[in-house]
Amino acid sequence: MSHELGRLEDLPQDYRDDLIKLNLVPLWPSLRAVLPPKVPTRKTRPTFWSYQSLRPLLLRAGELTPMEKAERRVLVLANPGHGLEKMQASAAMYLGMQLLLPGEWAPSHRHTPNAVRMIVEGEGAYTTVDGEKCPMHRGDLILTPTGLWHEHGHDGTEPVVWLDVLDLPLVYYTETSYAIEGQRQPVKPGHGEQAYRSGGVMPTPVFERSNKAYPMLRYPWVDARAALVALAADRPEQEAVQVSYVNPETGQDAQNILGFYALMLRPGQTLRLPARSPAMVFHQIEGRAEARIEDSTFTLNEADTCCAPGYTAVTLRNLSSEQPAFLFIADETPLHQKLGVFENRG
Ligand code: 1HN
Repeated sequence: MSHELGRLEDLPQDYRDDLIKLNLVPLWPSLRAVLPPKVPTRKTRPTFWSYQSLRPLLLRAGELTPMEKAERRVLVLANPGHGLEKMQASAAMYLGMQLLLPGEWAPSHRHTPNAVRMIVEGEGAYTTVDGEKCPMHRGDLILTPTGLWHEHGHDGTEPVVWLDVLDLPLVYYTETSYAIEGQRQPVKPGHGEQAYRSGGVMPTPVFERSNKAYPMLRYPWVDARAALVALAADRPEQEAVQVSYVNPETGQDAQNILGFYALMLRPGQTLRLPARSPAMVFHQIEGRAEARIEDSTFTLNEADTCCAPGYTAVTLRNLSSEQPAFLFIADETPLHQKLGVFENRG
């Protein structure tokens, strides 16, 4: 069925000129490009970002560009397959390393793209999301869902760095990306991470469940890590030791577009992740691992980040035979499921 179709050059020039004048385009010369056989065309390339290499450049940005001139001081982890200027890690994911120096403040705003922060280094910074003050510690995941006010502050003494993951490329593509500037937020009492501290029980004052779309904004690493360690001990026969970051009220994905997970590789373990349609991002929280993605093999030291295109199996290997390795994963699964295009090809 996949026989050759007519080319643009096969058409007489006067006919092509007439089409252009009327904003018309013949489909058949481009049909195979937009509907390739069996496997989609992916601009997303396996790409690796070394934290050790980017860190001095990020700290230099701290000297070169004051907060007033940056608002958010970020070096974007851009996938060359998309073109660096597009600031995309994959079709739907944006990644950036953000630096906040002691005493600095990143002003309050809210916007349509969803963001999360994965804290990479430093103590003393916090982000206030919808009035909830969320302290930042290594490995914590903090949500900034669509439409919620957020600002960052830093009362500590050392630089703080975190990885931002946003669905900005998708929201921008759909022509729905915008922001509103705001005032400093008053801090309200109460922390979702305390209310939902224990799996299986949740707060129901006078039998009422929370009606918040995002009841939990901060997922402390100590809790996610403890859950992984307990899972590994409880299920020695289970190959993948993995947890998902979910909305504790609904059990659904924590955010609408991107999915977030933490994975533990046992000492010496090799784990093959199936070829699924969503692109994936890996960030090393603890230990050392190797990621094999198509023809690339990346060594992930602590705080390193890499990405894999969709429809691609990824093999992860813990490079230590003594210590577990812990990775944070972000992917496009909720988006693919909502669009009805999600596939797991094994
Ligand atoms: C944003 O709001 C933050 O609030 C970081 O820290 C990175 C990249 C694009 C658009 C908005 C932040 C962002 C962003």
